[in-house]
Amino acid sequence: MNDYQDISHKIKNELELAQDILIISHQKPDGDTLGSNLALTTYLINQKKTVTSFCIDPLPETFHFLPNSHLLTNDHLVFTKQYDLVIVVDSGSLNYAGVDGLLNALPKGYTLINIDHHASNNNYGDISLVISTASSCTEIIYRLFNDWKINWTSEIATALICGIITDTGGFTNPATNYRTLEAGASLINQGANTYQIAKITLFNQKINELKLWGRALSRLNKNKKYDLVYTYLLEQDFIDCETDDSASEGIANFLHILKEATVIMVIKETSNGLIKGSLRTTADNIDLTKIAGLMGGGGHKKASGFALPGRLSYAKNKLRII
Ligand SMILES: [Mn+2]
Repeated sequence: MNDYQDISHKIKNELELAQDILIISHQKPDGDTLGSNLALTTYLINQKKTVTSFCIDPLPETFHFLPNSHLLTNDHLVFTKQYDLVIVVDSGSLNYAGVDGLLNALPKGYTLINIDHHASNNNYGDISLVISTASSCTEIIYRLFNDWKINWTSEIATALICGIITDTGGFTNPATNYRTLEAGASLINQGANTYQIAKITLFNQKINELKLWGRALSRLNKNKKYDLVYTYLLEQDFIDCETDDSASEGIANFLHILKEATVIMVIKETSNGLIKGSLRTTADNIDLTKIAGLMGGGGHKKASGFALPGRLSYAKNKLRII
């Protein structure tokens, strides 16, 4: 990333020149895309800019504590207005963000900026800042803010550390590096409350969600040939446990505690007829984006996923997609 300084300057210039700015988080928003969006939103409001903060899906209740979270809208009408600048955060593609169609309808004349850490990012946009070694998109935005010597507030620090904590599982996953910890230390110094945010975002499981996890854990299976440990969840499991799709999202990350696997895969049926797979590894010589890519997916080298139409069938110790 030797042109980082150049891109950082370009983004700063664009932000200074723009008045009306649209910031977009990816669909099914997580702490990183929301933290990135609302840190930028809060910073730009402080700079007296007019900011529209958008996500195609509604804000999950967990993230109501984020600064300016009440400004986040999923109203498609925001795409009928004119903006000087559109910034997409934490999204490998516009399709992943869920806004490719909506952006086509937006009045032209805006500059599109793409800030992301997904290795599969296709560098869309007029200005693209993709750092795949960053633990999170918020870590990249921290780096920009730090270089620009912004006026820090505890709100901005809170939004950024939320993304770092959620994307690294509390500073523990393999994407966590010295820059992540530097950012964390500095953000705590600026007033972010790490323990409170970890409690709200990571230690928040409900009983029925853990019952669902129990089903997944009871079906752990090892494929010796690929040194792969996998498990699965059927649509009926979600119905029985009275939970939705989102309840299973932390299982793959949780399975990092497992000693006996190089690759972890959690595969589940969704209510809209898809099979979704989450892949994880801690091995340096495995690029999971290649495996997920074979099935039309993407993500990071050590954490990726895919979605296919189909149903699961488990018989004679074998899991099949039918
Ligand atoms: Mn992220």
